[in-house]
Amino acid sequence: MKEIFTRHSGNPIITTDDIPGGCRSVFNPGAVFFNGKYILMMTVRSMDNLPKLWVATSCDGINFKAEDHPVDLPKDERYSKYEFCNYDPRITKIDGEYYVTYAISGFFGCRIGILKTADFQKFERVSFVHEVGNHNVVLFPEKIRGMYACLDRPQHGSIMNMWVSYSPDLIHWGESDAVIISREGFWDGGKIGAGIPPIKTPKGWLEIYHGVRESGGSPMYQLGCILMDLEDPSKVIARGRYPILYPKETHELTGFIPNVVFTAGAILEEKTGKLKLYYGACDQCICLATAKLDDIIEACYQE
Ligand code: BMA
Repeated sequence: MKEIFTRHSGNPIITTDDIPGGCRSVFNPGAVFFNGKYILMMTVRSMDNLPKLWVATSCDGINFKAEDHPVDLPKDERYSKYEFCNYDPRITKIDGEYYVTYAISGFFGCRIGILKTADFQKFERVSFVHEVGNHNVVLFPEKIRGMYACLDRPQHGSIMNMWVSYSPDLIHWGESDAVIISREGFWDGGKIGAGIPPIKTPKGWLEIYHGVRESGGSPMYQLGCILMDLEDPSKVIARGRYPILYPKETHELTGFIPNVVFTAGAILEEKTGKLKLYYGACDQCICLATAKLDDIIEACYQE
């Protein structure tokens, strides 16, 4: 299959050298175009090994300047026991407001927090999604059948697939339904999870997700694409057979965790119809690759 993504020649675009004060690694950012600027919310693993959320800003989507401190998460007595490792932020604009879903691991296991922000400086707590045992949660950019909707990834033992859930208020979630399951023997034959916020297209909701399979005794993370029905995302319209991005460059093959390309954010350039995909490589650094939206849609139909 012809490669549809063009990697930026200056990859990685963000490394540990770009984080004031230094860090162990910087990876898996959410992305949004806000007030004429490209914003990334990154995962920064500090020297003590704990990942934190960290904002960086750019005028061109390539050269980013990181803030000089991590995101100051809202302090809330009731929830502080969960705040330990914070990572994989995903940003979704809904009705003109910006929401961030992110993973929180601690003594209780992994669960997902939702934040809201008006400026990417101050963040307020909205809620937590589900109980522990859920991961890779990303909000749809608009309500579906009158409800907020998210893709999520409940874990039942070793079974980890992509689901959709609904909420009237972003607090109470339910009506969950499976969307896609892992394909035995394929590149996405192990666990799978949502990546970027779904993009509305005339063909359906486009989602770029990650799939994992064992490779030489350790997991390999690759990216693929699906189209979901606009009214009922549990109905999959098309699912590409091949990964659309897989570890290939040296920094995608070796790093903090080898053989990982993992995305949590992308920005669609409306004028050119091109998608800027931001992705973490090996939980170590941040890269950029670009593809035509139409080519990604076409890749969904390759069987
Ligand atoms: C997943 C997440 C990501 C990470 C990936 C590969 O479970 O925790 O943050 O990039 O593993 O290590």
